[in-house]
Amino acid sequence: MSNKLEGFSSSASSFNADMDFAFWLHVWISVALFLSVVVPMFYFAWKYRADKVKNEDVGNLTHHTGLELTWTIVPIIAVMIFFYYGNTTMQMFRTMPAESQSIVINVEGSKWKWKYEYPANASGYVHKIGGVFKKPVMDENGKVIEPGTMGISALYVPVNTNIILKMSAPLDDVIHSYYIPAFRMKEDVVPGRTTKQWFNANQVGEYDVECAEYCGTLHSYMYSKVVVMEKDEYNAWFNSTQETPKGNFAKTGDSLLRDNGCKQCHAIEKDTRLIGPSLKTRFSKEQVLDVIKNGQDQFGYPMGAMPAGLALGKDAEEIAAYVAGGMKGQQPASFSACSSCHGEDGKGMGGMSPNLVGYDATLLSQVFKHGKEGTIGRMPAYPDMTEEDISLIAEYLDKNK
Ligand code: HEC
Ligand code: HEC
Ligand SMILES: [Cu+2]
Repeated sequence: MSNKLEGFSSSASSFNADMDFAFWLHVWISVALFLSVVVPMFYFAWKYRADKVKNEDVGNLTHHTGLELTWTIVPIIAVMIFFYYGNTTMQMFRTMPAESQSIVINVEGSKWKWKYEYPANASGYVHKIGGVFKKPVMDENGKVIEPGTMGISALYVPVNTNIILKMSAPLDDVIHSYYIPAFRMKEDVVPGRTTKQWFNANQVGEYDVECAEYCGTLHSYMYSKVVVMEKDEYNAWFNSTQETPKGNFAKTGDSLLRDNGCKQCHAIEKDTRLIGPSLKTRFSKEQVLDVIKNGQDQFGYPMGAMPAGLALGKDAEEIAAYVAGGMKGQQPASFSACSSCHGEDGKGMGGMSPNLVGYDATLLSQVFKHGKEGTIGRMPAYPDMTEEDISLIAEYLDKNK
């Protein structure tokens, strides 16, 4: 990735010529207006500087019809030109082509990733792509050791085709803005609303997409790409079940955690805290103590709610240390207060209650379905997670303990 936005100085979409013309027209008229005020100002300041003018030399001009007409008519014309070109370019952006003659793609922007959902193809398959941008890893001198990747966060479109983007953000998210500098196109993406923007790309290539509305700590990594392809190439991919035109991205526990943005809140490899708890270990002692003290009722396990106050004082401390330590070593006798529901081994008795030792698929699907509000913060729900993805993640987290 270069520092320059890809395609910025190209004419990659049908908007570019008009948009650039309107832009430069505004710039040059503004420059002319600026000079018409500032140049005479300096000239007169110099010409009538104090040591050259005696008070009695100053004439008293009450009005000058020619000048007054000029400074009224010229700005009116300038403003009318601004309005004309501003309005026609805006109309161009805001007049959507007919949906029947376009490809309509749903775009979702959320903290901090872009996702794309295509219409069903000939065999009924729906392409869903997108995910988070992976940060480049840099050493302390700012040298890139491992380049970042776009993951699979790219919007694939055919050349010379009207594309309509229907964009939204989840209700509990914030405002983003979908910006393709190379296409001169930008539109807000607002929770609970559908905004539309269209474009017609006329040059095959790859172009940067950015979020142009400050949306939180990782806003600057809310990147994606538009990949403009030849029509045949696009259609061949679209009618296939290949994840992307560049092939399938083998899903792994690790890539799922990356593409779903888990890694933005959870440390996985090392036991450090980001926004959420590290998924290297199951619980901290404080978390277990909190649940023992206050009980918990969020997940809807067959056992129902966990009542508060099942252990007190020293017993609670002892249990919490044991559970947080991964239930290794000698089991304290007081754990009998827990084993009736969580099992002797703490593994939840086959899904009746949460596994306290590891992240199994049952636990993850409860967490994805309901999210979790705890002492640490709020874990968002992921209602669309598939069973296959859940078991890959569970396996990965279990192996990684
Ligand atoms: C009556 C059955 C029952 C007993 C006894 C019980 N638990 Fe629970 N526990 C549950 C259930 C059910 C949940 C899930 C609650 C929910 O839906 O949020 C739970 C949740 C938890 C959680 C939070 C799990 C998570 O993923 O957030 C911890 C920690 C926990 N129990 C520890 C204990 C400890 C320690 C004891 C012994 C002092 C204990 N439990 C005794 C039924 C029980
Ligand atoms: C916006 C930040 C955020 C994102 C994104 C996020 N989490 Fe969490 N997660 C949290 C927080 C905060 C908690 C702790 C809630 C608590 O117990 O206080 C948590 C808790 C959890 C837990 C423990 C639940 C329990 O039973 O104690 C698991 C497992 C988990 N997250 C997995 C994931 C996975 C997998 C993803 C990606 C699919 C993910 N999280 C995405 C913030 C996040
Ligand atoms: Cu954003």
